Amino acid sequence: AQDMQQGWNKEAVNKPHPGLNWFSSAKFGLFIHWGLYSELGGKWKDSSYYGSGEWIMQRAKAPAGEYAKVAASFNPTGFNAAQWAARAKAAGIKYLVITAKHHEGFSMFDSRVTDFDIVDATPYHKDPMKELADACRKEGLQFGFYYSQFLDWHEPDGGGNNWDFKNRKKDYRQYYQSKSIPQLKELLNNYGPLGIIWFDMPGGLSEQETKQMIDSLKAIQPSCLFSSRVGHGLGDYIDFGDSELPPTPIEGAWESIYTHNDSWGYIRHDMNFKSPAEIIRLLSSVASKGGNLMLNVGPDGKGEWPAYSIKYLEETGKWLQQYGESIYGTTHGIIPAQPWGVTTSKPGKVFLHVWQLPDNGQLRVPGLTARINSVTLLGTAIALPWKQSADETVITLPAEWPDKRNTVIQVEYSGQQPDWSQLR
Ligand code: H79
Repeated sequence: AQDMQQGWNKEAVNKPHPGLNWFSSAKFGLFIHWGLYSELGGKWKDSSYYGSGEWIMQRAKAPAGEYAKVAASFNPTGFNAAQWAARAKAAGIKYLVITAKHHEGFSMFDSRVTDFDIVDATPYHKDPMKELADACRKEGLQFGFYYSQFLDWHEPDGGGNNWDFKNRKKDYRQYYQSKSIPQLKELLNNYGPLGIIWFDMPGGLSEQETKQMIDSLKAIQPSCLFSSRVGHGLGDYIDFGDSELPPTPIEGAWESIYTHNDSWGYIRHDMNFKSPAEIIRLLSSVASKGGNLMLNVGPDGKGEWPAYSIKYLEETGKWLQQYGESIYGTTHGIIPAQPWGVTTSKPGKVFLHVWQLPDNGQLRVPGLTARINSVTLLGTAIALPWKQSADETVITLPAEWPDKRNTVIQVEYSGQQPDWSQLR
């Protein structure tokens, strides 16, 4: 539709920012989509929907008044902030971003701007965001809010709802002034220091107006990062499209976001969860290109996480306990992606993430021309024999392979080593 033509915004100012210190070494974030759509779980009346559960109101063309009634049965008695934060921590996650308001227009926090919020409109009557913000900080995690600043299918003057509010004017400044900006200020004022405001789907404002909005918000918390979908290239770091990974390493701060199954919001009939091996390899792939992975979980209307999300994140965390050194604080791999896997780097070190074992037990690594000092299985004292020649290094792998999903070999070197782009 007309409203959405501005689409993604993958540009960012790429200026120094205090928040980029934690962001750049964090590498692994947790996205949580939670709203009224979580109570619906992909079902509206007699129809079931697959994928993008958070879009169900739009896909079912539900009238705003009728959709709003879902709030009366939204009672997440299973929500447990300490447990959510502890799960994230144990999974090796460093930051958490949760939907404060998605396109459906419902506020998952206590807002004075509207009664269409979790405290006023549901039998729960409490603010889960306050508890979650505190629990995350207790665990040492950065905490942030997703906020859909333009689309709002509940408000006649918000963006996007053209199946219900047909006659609204095409000037969205009123919406920004009366809801988005006041709510963003509430989030920045009432929930302690935020790591990120994760804007989505820009629209309706000029570059000048977007700058003004950003300035008025940055005045409250200067060290909070704004995602690139704030629009007009004015974000602090780059977000690629949903479930999109750049083909080659990218300089600067950026993030790729992925669903765990095939939806952001909870879908009761979606069991297509990425396995621990897939998550671990995805995380390594994103890190090998220099970015952060923010993986999504969609809790249900009771506040319970899907069992597979709990289990698979826990297993990912165990892998990170052993191999985290090859992920956190790394930069993109100096060796380009190989048939056997990917690489990440630290000064004087390259980490070989091996997913595919060569039949003959000989791992071929092209382009390592610096002086190699040691080759070990990461997290162990086990040294591996290697033979370095002008165009490749051949490493002899042990007969016993620790982890078929991804075992990391650490190569320590000294002296000059060309980067991947010079190796092409
Ligand atoms: O919150 C998640 C998405 O709901 C949101 N961004 C992530 C983080 C998002 N907003 N807009 N879009 C994604 C792009 C819109 C895609 C659409 Fe469709 C294609 C809208 C209609 C067709 C996918 C399929 C969503 C509904 C049907």
